[in-house]
Amino acid sequence: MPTSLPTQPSAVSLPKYLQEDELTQECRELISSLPAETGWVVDHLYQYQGFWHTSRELQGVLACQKHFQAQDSDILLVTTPKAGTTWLKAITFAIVNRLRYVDNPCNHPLLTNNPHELVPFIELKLYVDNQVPDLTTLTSPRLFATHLPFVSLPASVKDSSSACKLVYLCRNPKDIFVSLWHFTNKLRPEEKGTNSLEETFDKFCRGVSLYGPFWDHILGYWKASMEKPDRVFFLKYEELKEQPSLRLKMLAEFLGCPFSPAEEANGLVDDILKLCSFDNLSNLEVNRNGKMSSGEGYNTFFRRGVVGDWMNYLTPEMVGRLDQIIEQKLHGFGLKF
Ligand code: PAP
Repeated sequence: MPTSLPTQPSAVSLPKYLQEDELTQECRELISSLPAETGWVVDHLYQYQGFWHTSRELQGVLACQKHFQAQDSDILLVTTPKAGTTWLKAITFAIVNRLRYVDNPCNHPLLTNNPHELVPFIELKLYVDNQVPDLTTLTSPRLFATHLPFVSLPASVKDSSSACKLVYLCRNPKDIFVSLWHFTNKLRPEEKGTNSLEETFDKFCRGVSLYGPFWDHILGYWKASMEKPDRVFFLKYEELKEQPSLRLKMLAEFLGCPFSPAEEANGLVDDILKLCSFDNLSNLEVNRNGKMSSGEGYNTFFRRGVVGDWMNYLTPEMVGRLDQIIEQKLHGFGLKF
């Protein structure tokens, strides 16, 4: 049974995964033994299996590790926060469900639903209350998302006998940092004020950010994609921006539903890219004014959607520091940003 943590005020305006006031006994006991740091939005981050989490999110992590049963036809979209999750959810949903809406595009669910509602996060939504959700009504292939590092995935996903597919999207860490800094400032309770760019940058560089260190997150999936390319598809936000049709077709092929020559000739690839474009999604009524059940506006997931916005925020010293970390941590793995 969840119990109340009296030291924390309830934060009803925050998404559930950021609330700190309802935790199971198991989760409370675990966090009391974990390294802690000050969080970007709420008071604490805890390091579990090498990565930083908020307390409530950790509860979701434990629950999905215990209960989530992957099916071979499942597709799991994995990102570090702010790597382009919303975009990947939209694109994958549109690819996988394209036959249903090809004749009636006006009824497409992406026109009236935020992508986060169509592809739920396992640890942040489905299991965050420590419940076991009823997933029996979902049609195959089931689409889920997670920010979990590879090491923390539920055993049924990581299992070598499992055939479920993982799509990993990453992004230049400098853009991730800027995006995350903006996003977390929007979520911070008003009385706490804005986080300074310098302080949060220092935390990011030390690996202390949601699901950080980013380098270990990226490397976990990079190695998995090298070992099992048929199960883990590794993609960069920048590649998707630069060669959208090519990457979309590669993704569809990986997912086992390649575009036919007729579909390509009919412009289906371009239609999906247009439907899922930043301009289109961010201007839809649902994404301009809609809100999550927790009260968080869907518009917080659409800011600029460009490559290289870090140039407008980071000093040359900051760029030097982060570039050096990226270079050092990823050196020898054949991965560059
Ligand atoms: P999450 O990981 O918290 O779920 P995520 O979607 O990765 O969120 O973060 C939002 C980022 O993706 C924003 O980046 P920015 O701050 O650098 O602008 C957002 O603008 C960008 N984004 C959202 N939708 C799209 C899209 N359709 N195309 C490109 N970028 C997008």
